[in-house]
Amino acid sequence: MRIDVITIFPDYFAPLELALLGKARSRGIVDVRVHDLRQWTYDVHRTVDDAPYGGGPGMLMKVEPWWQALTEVTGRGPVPAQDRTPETAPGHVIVPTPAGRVFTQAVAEELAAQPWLVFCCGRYEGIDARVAEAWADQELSIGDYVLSGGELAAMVLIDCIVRQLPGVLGDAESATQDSFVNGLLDCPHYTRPEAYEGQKVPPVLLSGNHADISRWRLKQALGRTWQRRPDLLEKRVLSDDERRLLEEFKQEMSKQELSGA
Ligand code: JB8
Repeated sequence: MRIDVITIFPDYFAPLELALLGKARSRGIVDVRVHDLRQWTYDVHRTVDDAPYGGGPGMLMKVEPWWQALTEVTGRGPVPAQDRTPETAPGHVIVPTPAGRVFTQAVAEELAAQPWLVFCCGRYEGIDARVAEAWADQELSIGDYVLSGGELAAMVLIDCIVRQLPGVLGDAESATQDSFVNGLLDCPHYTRPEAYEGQKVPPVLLSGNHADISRWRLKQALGRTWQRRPDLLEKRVLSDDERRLLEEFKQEMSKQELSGA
């Protein structure tokens, strides 16, 4: 996969060299190129911002540097959304913004199938709307909160998308994402020692009974999802077995409350 990033703060992308992402790059699974938007400014002050039409506080990013940058980085002109084909598409252009469609694991899976992504990172109050209108395939939000710019949002998107690419995760790491992919929160996990500061590892995990361990894990995943993210349970159909396990979880919880635990 090819990824281009356009930003006025290329240094925000230093962590792309590290850990899983760094390894994906050095293995040639992903080719990431970060571009400084100011390369496409031609005045002495290298201006990228201006005041919004209609008034109001703050500044916006000007359209011209973005247009020039996208033309050069993608090697093409803008293509109206209805005319895009795999031949004409100038990469898949993504603009992070709190006003975008909300990014989820399902969106990450869709984007991981694209051969070429281009991220446009805004600052100030955002980018002149004509940039997204002419160039963006999607505007994406990473959640209902506001960052100071699109760079950290782009890093989140890139991390999540790249770890989906074949060959990036080993078997052990692949297994860890099954939990979210199956629509439930992950169960709690423990490693040695068996007891620490009076806190014990749940005995079933030491039993060696793999059927019991699987049932316990599924029960914990269902129970946690019910407690912390009931919205996820509403979206997911439970099997009869899962329904029974969740009922057991609720009963065990109310027993613990009665006993004062
Ligand atoms: C200026 O919160 B965000 C986000 C915030 C932003 C910009 C882009 C994204 C640009 N502020 O995801």
